[in-house]
Amino acid sequence: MALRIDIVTIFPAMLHGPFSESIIKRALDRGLVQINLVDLRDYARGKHRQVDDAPYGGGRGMIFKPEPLFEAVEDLKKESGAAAQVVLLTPRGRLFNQAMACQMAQQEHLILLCGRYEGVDERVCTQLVDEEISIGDYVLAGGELAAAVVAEAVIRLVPGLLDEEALAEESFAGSLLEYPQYTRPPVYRGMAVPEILLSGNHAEIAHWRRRQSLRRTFEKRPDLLKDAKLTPEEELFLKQLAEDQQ
Ligand code: 6GU
Repeated sequence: MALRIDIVTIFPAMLHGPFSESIIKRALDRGLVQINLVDLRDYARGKHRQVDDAPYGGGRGMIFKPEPLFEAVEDLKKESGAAAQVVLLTPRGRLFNQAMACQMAQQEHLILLCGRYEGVDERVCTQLVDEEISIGDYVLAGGELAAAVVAEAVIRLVPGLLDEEALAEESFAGSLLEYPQYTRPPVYRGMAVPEILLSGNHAEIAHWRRRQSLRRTFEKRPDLLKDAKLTPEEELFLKQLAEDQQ
């Protein structure tokens, strides 16, 4: 069954671009996912269709009111009839990662709520939302671009879209950074492609690539190494890298 992703926002037009190109478009065209951009204002009441209000207790900015968000989510859940995972995109959420993308790709129905302004009424966070997610330690004006990031990470994992072997390889490489890649020409402005890649020796190439991944991860993202599944030989290689540094 196709994955349904509803994105609730006051700026649906911000998300037209990312979903009309490339891999997401392919997934949509092939019926593997269904993306529904929901205008929060459609669920706002009154002449002014107000979605936000001043914070109780005073302070700067405006807060999303609870009623439109509750009613939107209830409506969307009723529409799909499937168990939905409700996610609020907010800089105070849990840091998004590949494991979370994999978990979300298994769902039937995702509802992504884009926060804006100074925040969202806390009753939404505690009673309506299953999980608060942030895409990094910086502040965006709203959750829309974060929702696009999460949606793309999830959609490319939906079964039937990408080459299964490529995904399996990605998963095997685990948390390590990518090894360097080259294509023709073999020498460009005096810069040569590493000899081993032209050797045709697939076992040696695989070994070289794995070591390049380990070296890069050690240098740029040593924090990722704690989650890596390594052979004793690879552990030794890392130990040597650490010793060479001293
Ligand atoms: Cl999900 N929202 C906003 N407003 N800023 C962010 C974010 C989300 N993730 C990182 N920064």
